[in-house]
This record gives sequence, C-alpha cells and structure tokens, in this order.
Amino acid sequence: MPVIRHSSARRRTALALAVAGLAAGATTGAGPAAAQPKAAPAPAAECSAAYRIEQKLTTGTTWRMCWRYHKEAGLVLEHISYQPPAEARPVKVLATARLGQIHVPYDDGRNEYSDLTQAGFGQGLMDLAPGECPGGTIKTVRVPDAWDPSRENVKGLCTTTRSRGHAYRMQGDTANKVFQKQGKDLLVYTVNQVGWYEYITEWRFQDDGTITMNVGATGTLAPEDYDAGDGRGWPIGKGAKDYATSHSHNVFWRLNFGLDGSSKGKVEQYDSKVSSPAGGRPAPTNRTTRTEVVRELAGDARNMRWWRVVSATGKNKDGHARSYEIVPGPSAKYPGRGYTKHDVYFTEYDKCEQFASDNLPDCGAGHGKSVDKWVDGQVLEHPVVWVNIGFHHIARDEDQQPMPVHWQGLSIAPRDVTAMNPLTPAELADQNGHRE
Ligand SMILES: [Cu+2]
Repeated sequence: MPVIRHSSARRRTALALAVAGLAAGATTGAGPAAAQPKAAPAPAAECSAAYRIEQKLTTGTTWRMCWRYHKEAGLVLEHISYQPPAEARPVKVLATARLGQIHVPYDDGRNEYSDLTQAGFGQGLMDLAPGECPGGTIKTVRVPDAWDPSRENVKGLCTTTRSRGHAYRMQGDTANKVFQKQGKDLLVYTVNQVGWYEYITEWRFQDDGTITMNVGATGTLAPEDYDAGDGRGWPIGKGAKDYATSHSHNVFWRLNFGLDGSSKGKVEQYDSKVSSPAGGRPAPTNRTTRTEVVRELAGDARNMRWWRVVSATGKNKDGHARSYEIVPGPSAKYPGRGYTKHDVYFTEYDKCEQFASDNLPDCGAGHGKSVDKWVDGQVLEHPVVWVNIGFHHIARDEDQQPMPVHWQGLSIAPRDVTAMNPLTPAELADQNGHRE
C-alpha cells in the first residue's frame, strides 16, 4: 500500500472510532458462546478464559480453540479441536490457523501490495457494531504495538452461531419417517480495514467437522483507482468515465495441522483419470491414484485432483487414519509472481516462515522471502499448508456504494475423522458398513 493510501486509512480510522463510540454501550455479554453450559471433559488449559472460544452447538458438536491477535496477521486461532456427539474427547485438528498474506497486484503494473505485512491489515482492526454479530458475543481485542494508542483495545472479535440448512436428509423405511437434521455452525470473525477496503476474515466451524475459511472484501473502491485509462478497468460512473483499475486479491491461508495432537502428518495427492469405454464395458471407467507427497510441494489444482493431510498417529474407531481434505473454493490464479503461481504449498514447518510473501522475520542469509522459495526438497514430517485463493476484481457498477462483499476461500473437510457421520441419529448408529 503506498503512503497515500496509508494516510487515507488513518483518516478513516478516526471516523470509525467516532462511530464506535456510539456503540460503546453494547456489552460483550451473554450470547450463545458465553451462555452455553460448560459441558463435561474440560479442555486442557492452553489459554486463559479470556482467550478461549468454546461452543457446544445445538446439534451436539463442540468446538474449542484459543485465539490471539498478531499485529500483522490479525486473528490467529490455535489449539482447534472438534468433538462430535459420539466422541468421548475432543479431536485436535489444527495447531494454528490464520491468514498468510493478502497480495493485491493491479492490472496496470503500477501498484502491488502485501496487505498484511505492508499495509497495516492487523492494525486496521475495526470495532464491530452489536448488530453485525447477531446473537453472539463481541470480544475486546488488544492490538499489539498499536500505531494509534487510542485504538489499542478494539471490540473486534465476534463469535456467534448460524444455521446452515440441511446437514442431511434420508427417507426412512416408512413414508412418514424422515431422518433430517438442520446444521449449525460456530462463526468467528473480525473486520480489518486496509486503505478503503474492509476485509472480513471469517472462520466457520461446522457441526459436521468441516472448517470453512473465507475472506470477504467490502468497504469502498479506492477513489484514486478511478484512473484506468489504458483499457485495464471498467467504467463505474456515468457513460465512459471513472474507469476503476482492475486488480487481484490473492489471499493465502496458513494452516499448521496438529491432527490428534501430533504435528506429524503425511500429505497425499489424489488424481482420477477417466477413460473411454473399453474391454466390453458399456461405460467410461475412472481410475483414482494416490501419490504420497513425501517432499515439499508447490501444487496445482486440476480437475479431479485433491489433497489431504493424514495423521501419522490418530485413527478413528474403524481403524482408519484420521485426515482432513483440502477443498479449495473457486480461484483465479494470478501467474505474476512465484508465490501466486501455485494453488497450494506444502512446506516443512519452520517457525521463521510466517508470510507467503514479504516474509517479515529475518531467517538468515539466503533464506527466501516467499513461500515458493521454501519448497526446496525438504522431507515433510510436520507439514504446513499454504492455500492461495485468487479473485480478479474487475469492478462493476454495483460496487458502489458500499461495495458488496465478495468472498473467496476454502474448506477443510474431515475424512475418516469419525467412523460414521458425526451427526448420525441413535437409531442409525449400527449402520456402519455393509448391511442387508
Ligand atoms: Cu478489489
């Protein structure tokens, strides 16, 4: 972010503070996250109560985690565990999860920003109005090394629940018996302002064990970007005027898995190949192959390709290794930089490797500054997963005003974490595997 946009961010921050003052009467009181009963096995005290998020959803699944706030990366979630109704104890999923960068290159080649490390993403944490955390709890966040001392404590972290629609539906043996469940999610989110944009960083913890992470860009288009005179923009004023310069938002997530409490994990890639009918078969065939990703990898999404991280230690009650599958959302991959050329990077854990581009810590001479440089042949024992989801933003008239949220992100979905559907009703609990 150039200096000019920095100053606009600061100006707007003061405004936001005034608005927040009006909402200051809103308490961080009883929402579902606070009100829910403290159920049986107490989680390990990995953090103090103020930094703990624990939510038992109405469908019986409990999510537990700790949160903290990083001055550049913003919200960091740690020690994330999942306990579906039939599990006696929490299953650890992630040791750490957070954003790894938001890279914003403009189509005219004149500007390129690393929003987390250069543009004050973490510093731009916004106060939330009570109405934007419906039914939930807004926690106060201390922003480390706050540039603006009056903005050190921000009512900026919402935890709440939301209905998801059908978790499943199945017609029973008789016409009047329908097994159906309406899914419920825990949502955890912050809003961070960068220049004229506001990014919603949303984490959705589903009662079926899926974690969906999205960044939503909203706020307003930067007025100084209305200058695309070289055919690289879209007119958003009246007639052939006010061409907003097109740009990309390449968002990285950094996921440090800790399945079953162990940092040791394996990565697998699956590919399927469909062939024409042959050998007297009436239909095409499909062969799926597994490739063990033994060493660090810069991976590219492809039709019928997927990856999973497999626990080296934990098994479910069927004796199958627990794993989480990576399910990227739609992505417009930006080939302009080495670190944006690939959809996913699996790197061996190195605590110095913190940001997908413009890595801030000094990791010593010759240590690359971006994630693509860290893929250098190391054996994966403790894999860190970096997922790159790009959005090419060609503005449209509807982007004024305010700009509607445009979302981008991914899910990680449990694969063999439980032996059956984690929300299986008691009547169907014996239906595991073949049945007559
Ligand atoms: Cu944009």
